[in-house]
Amino acid sequence: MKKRECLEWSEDDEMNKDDDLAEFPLPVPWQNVDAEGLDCDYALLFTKEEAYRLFDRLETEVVYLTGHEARVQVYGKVHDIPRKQAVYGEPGLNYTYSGVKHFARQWIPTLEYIRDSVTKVTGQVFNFVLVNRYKDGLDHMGEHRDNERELDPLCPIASVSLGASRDFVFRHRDARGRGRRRIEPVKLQLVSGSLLLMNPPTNTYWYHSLPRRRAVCQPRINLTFRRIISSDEKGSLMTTSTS
Ligand SMILES: O=C(O)CCC(=O)C(=O)O
Repeated sequence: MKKRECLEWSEDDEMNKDDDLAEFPLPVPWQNVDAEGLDCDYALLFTKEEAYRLFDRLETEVVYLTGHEARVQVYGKVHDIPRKQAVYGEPGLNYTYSGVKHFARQWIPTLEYIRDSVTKVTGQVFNFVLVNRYKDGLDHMGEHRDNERELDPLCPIASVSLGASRDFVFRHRDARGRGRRRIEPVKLQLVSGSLLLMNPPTNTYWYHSLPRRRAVCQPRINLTFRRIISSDEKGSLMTTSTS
């Protein structure tokens, strides 16, 4: 039987990796990732130690969805989501994901702290976060775009990762299906403490996924901060644009 290798998530290893970065203030310089219609920025937002602390706090504080809210329907069949999910944000906001409407729980201080840290380095304001917890490399997220109607199309989606490193793959919409074009996927590794900004128009043209990775035995929490346009705001935007 093939041995299942574990990529242990050890604080010592991670801290050694950080030695050469110690002289830089955080976020460690932004790296731009671009391709046709894809525009992302990647940086380390938190030190490894702080990322550990935040991960531990979220482990005790986050309340994950259960029951029908933790299931999806694919081709008429109902499945458990292959990870745990939670949604937090401003009162009254909701977000429809895979056909299921989720109402936001009220912000908790740890999520507010992370949200405000992202705002500090990006200048962007977010009113909602989707939390995904992957218990190990078997938990995953299928290919999709974050292009729901309620998202502000001008605001980047800010993805913060805590815990195990995971591969993250972008695939161009024209590289799927019949008559597909040859466009190379874009592959990243999201490490603990990192921030990935998916800037517009990335989510129009590119699907993204977090594939299964049997070698990963440690848990990971991902937070995607978003700006949702509430129905009130939509009303006033419509009034403005038509008057
Ligand atoms: O866990 C991740 O990095 C992926 C999250 C994601 O794709 C999403 O929230 O839309």
